[in-house]
Amino acid sequence: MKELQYIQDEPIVALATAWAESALAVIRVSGSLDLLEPCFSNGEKLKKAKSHTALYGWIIDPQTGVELDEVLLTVYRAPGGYTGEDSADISCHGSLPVIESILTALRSAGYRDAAPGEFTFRAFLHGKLDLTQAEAVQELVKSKSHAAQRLALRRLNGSLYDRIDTVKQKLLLLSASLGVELDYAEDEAEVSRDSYIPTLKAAIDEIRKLLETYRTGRLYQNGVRIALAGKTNAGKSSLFNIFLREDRSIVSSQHGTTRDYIESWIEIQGIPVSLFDTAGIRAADDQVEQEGIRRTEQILGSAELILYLVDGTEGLTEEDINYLENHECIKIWTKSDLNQKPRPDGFINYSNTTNEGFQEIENAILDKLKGDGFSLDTEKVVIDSLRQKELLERCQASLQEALGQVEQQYPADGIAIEVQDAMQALGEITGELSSTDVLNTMFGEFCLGK
Ligand SMILES: Nc1nc2c(ncn2[C@@H]2O[C@H](COP(=O)(O)OP(=O)(O)OP(=O)(O)O)[C@@H](O)[C@H]2O)c(=O)[nH]1
Ligand SMILES: [Mg+2]
Repeated sequence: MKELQYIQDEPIVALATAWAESALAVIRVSGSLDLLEPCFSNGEKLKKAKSHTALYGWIIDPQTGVELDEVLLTVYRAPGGYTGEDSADISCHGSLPVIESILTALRSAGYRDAAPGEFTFRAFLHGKLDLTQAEAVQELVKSKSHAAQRLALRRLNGSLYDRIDTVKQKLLLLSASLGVELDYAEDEAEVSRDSYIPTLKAAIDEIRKLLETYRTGRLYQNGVRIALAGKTNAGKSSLFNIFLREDRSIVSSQHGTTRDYIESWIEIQGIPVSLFDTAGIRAADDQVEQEGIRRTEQILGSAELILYLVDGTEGLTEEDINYLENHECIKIWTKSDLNQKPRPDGFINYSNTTNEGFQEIENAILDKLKGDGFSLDTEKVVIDSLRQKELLERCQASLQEALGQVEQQYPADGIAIEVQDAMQALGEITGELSSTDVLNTMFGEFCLGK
C-alpha cells in the first residue's frame, strides 16, 4: 500500500484565514498543546485549561521571550474539537508581520507546517467526519452561491452519509442471507430468496435517485455558462448590464461596440451563472472586429445556454433566421418600448429601458435548466463530486448484475461477490473502505489550514 502523504503523529500548524491584512487572523495548531505552552504568556493556565475554553494572553517567542501579539486561544482537548486531537485556534491581529512572527515562533517550538487538508484529514482519521462530510467541508469553503452553500451544509450534517448507510445496512442483511445459503449449500435446508429481488430493486432505485442529483450538484458547484448573442445593436450589452446590475459593458448606438467578449459571474435563483456578453455578429471588414466575432463563435460553441437577441425595431434578418434554425436558443425580441415590427412566435418581448419581460427571461432560463434534468430543489440531498458519482455507478452496476443472477436462479456465490462489490463501493464513498490514493487526492485539493 502506498504511503499516506500525511505523517499523522506530528504536531502541525497553519494559518486558517487568508494570507492578507485584516482585522483578525486565526492560526490553528493540532497534535499537541504541550508545545504551545512555552509560546503562551500563561503556560500554567494553558496546562490546566479544559476543552472548549478560551484563554486570553500573549504569544511569546519561546527563544527570546519577546511578546509577539495579544491573542485569544481557544483550546480543544482530544477527542473534542475539529481534528479530535489536542488543538487550539489562536485569534491574533491580522497583520502580515504578526502572523509571520507567530508562525515562526510555533515552528521553532516544534510544530511543522500542515499540508492542505491535513486538519480535515485528521478529523476523518479520528472519526469526526466521514468522507462525504469531508468533501462537503471543501465544497462549503469553495461554494459560489447561497444554493451551493445550502447543499454543502446538508451533506456536512451527514444526510448523504445516512442515505448511503441505509442502503448498505440492507445489503448487509442480504449478504448475510447469501452467507447462510453458502454455508448450508450441501444441506437440505432451503433458504428463501423471496426478499432478494425487492431488496435489490429498492437499493438500485435509491442509488439511481442519488445519481440523478449529480447534474444538479455540478450545476450549483460549477455554475452554468450562458452567452448573449445576436446582431450588432440588438441590445446584448444593455441586457448584460441589467443582469449584473452595474454598468459593466459599453453600450452605444454605434454598431459593433462590443468587440472582445466580457465574462462575469451572476446568480439566478441561487444558480451561479457565468454570463458572456459577446460581439455582435455581422460581416465585418475591420480585423479587430473579425477576431472578436471569431472569439464570439468560440464562446457560443461552449455555452450551455444561448440568449439570442433580435432588435424588434429592425425585425428578423436572414442571418438571424439562419442562426436560429441551427441553434437552440432562448429568443428575445428587444426594444419593446419602441415601435417594433410584429413579433414572431417563440420570442420573449423585452425592453432594456423598461425591463418589461426580464422576469420572463429568467423563468425561461430556469425552465430550460429544469428541462435538462436539473432539480432546483436545494432541500434535497445532492451529490456533486465525480468520485461519489463513479462509485455510485459501480455500486449500481454490481447490484444490477446481482439482480440478474437472482432472477435467473444463479448460485449464491456469484451473487454474494456482486453484493460485496456494491457494499465496497458504498464504503469507499463514506471512507470506511478507501484506498490511500483516494485519500491523498481528495485531501490534497483542500485549502491550506482546513
Ligand atoms: N429604446 C431602447 N433602446 C435600447 C434597448 N436596448 C438597447 N438599446 C439601445 O440600442 C443601442 C445598442 O445597444 P447595445 O446594448 O450596445 O447593443 P449590443 O447588442 O451590445 O451591440 P454591439 O455591441 O454593437 O453588438 C444602444 O444605443 C442602446 O441604448 C431597449 O430595450 N430600448
Ligand atoms: Mg455590445
